[in-house]
Amino acid sequence: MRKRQLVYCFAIACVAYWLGRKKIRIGNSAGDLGMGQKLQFPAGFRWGTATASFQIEGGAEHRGRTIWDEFCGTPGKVHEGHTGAVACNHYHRFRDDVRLLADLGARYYRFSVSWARLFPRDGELSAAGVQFYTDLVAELRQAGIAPVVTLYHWDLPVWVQEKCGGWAGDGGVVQEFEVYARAVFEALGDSVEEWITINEPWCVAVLGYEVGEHAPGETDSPGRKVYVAAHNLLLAHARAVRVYRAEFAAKQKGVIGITLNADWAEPGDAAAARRDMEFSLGWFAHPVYFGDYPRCMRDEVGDRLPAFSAAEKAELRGSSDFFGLNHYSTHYTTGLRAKGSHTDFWNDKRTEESHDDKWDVTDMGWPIVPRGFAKLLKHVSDTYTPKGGIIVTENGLAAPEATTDAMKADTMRISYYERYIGAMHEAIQQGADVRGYMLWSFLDNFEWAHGYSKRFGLYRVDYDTLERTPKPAVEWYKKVIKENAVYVNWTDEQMGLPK
Ligand code: GBH
Repeated sequence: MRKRQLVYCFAIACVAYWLGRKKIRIGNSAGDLGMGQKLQFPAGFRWGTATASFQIEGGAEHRGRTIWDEFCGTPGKVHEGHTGAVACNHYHRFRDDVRLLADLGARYYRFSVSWARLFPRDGELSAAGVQFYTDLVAELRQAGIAPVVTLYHWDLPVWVQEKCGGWAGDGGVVQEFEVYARAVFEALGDSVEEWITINEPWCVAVLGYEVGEHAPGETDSPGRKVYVAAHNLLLAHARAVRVYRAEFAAKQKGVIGITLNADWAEPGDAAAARRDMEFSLGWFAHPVYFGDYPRCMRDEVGDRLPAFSAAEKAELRGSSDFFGLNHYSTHYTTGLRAKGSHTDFWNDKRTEESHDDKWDVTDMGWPIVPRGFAKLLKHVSDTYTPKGGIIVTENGLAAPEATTDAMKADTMRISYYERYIGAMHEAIQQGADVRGYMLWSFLDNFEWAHGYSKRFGLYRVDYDTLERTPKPAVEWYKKVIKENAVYVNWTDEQMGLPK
C-alpha cells in the first residue's frame, strides 16, 4: 500500500516537473522575452567603461614620440591629418573626468598607460610620467573606482620601433617590454589589482604589419611580418606575466591577463567558420590557453609561422588569469576560397565572409548582431574555460552624431547597448562565465585612422572647447549599473540571428 502511494507521488511529481520545464521552454522557444522584462545580472557583476592613452590623453609635449604620432604625420594615413597632440586633453582634465566616472556609478575603469610617457627615451624613466598615473590612480581610488590597467594599447615609443624594428623585428621588443612592465608594476602596483598586458594583438599584427591601416603601417612583407609581430606580442605578454607573478603578485595580490578581439563568425559553413575563429581568435587564445597555435594555422602557414620552444609553450599556457574579450560585430562565414599563388595573410586564411542585408550597421559600417555576442561568449567559455571567467574589456559603437542635436535625437546607441547587454545576459543564462563588462568608450576619442570623425563615447566631446556633454545613454547606463540589470526593449528578431 505504502509502496503504491509512493509510486503515485513520484509519477505526479514527474508530470509536474515536466510541465514546469515545458512551460519554461515554451517561453523561450517563442523567442521573445517579455517586453519590459527585467534581466538581472549575477551579484558582483563588474560594470565599467574603457579608454586608451593615445586616444584621450593629449599632453603630447609631456611624453616621448610614438609610432602613432609618426603615422598621424604621414599624409593619407589618418582622417584629415588628425593627431593625438591634444585629443580629449584628459592629461590635464583627468580630475574632472574622474568626477564624471564617479557620477556614472561604475566601479571599474579601464585605461592604458603610455609607454612613451613613462619612458620618453631608452632607459629614462620620467618622474612626471609616473606622477601622472599615480595621481590618476589615486583619484580613481578615492572615488571608489577600481583601475583596470592596460600596459600596451598600440602607442609604441618611436625609440623602441627604431631600436628593435618594432613588433616584427628580431624580438628585442620583448626585453624592452619586460623593463617597461616592471616599471609600471613598481610604480602603480600597490593600488592596481587588474592588469591587461596587451590590447588586441590581432589588430597590432594584421592592421600594423599586413594591411597597413594602423601604425607602423608596414606592408612590405605580406604573410610574413604579420606572424612575426603576433609571435613577439605573445612572447611579450608571457614575459610581463612572468615578471608580475614572480616579483609582484604575492604582495600586490592582483590578476593579470591579455585582451583579445573577436568578431563572431556565424556558420554558413561549419568547417569554414571554425577555421575563421581559429585564424583570428585562436591564433592568440590557443597559445595562451593550450600552449601553441591552432593546428590549422601550423599546417597552412608552415615555416612562415614562428615556432615556440618547449619553455615558451609552458610559459604561455595558463598565462592569463581571466579572458579579456573585446567584441563589436558579427559576420557569416560561408566557405573557403581556393588557394592563390601569392603569399599573404588572407591567402592563408581564405574564409569567405558576408553580411545579412537585414542587419543595421553602425557609423563604422559594422553590422549590429547582438546574438552573435551571446554565441561568441558561449564559444569562448566552452572552448577555453577561463579560470577567472571572461571580462568583456570593450564593447560599443560609433553612432552617427555629427551635431549635438543629432546626438540628442539618436536612438541607435542605447538600442545597441541594451541588446548587446541582453545578449550577454542570455549567454550567462546558458552557462557562459562572464564576470564584467567595460563599455567602449567613456568619452568620444581619437578613433585611429578615422581620427575624431567617429564617436564611440558615452560623453560627447566638443573638440573646439573640449567640453564633455552627457549623451542620453549616460542616464540609461547609470540605471543598468545601479540595478545590475537591463530591461528587455527588443524583439527576438532584433537580436540579428536566431538562438
Ligand atoms: C578596438 O578595436 C580598439 O581596441 C579601440 O582602441 C578602438 O577605439 C575600438 O575598438 C573601436 O574601433 O569590418 O565588420 O568586419 C576594434 C577591433 C577589429 C573591431 C575588426 C571590428 C571588423 C568588423 N575591430 N572588426 S567588420
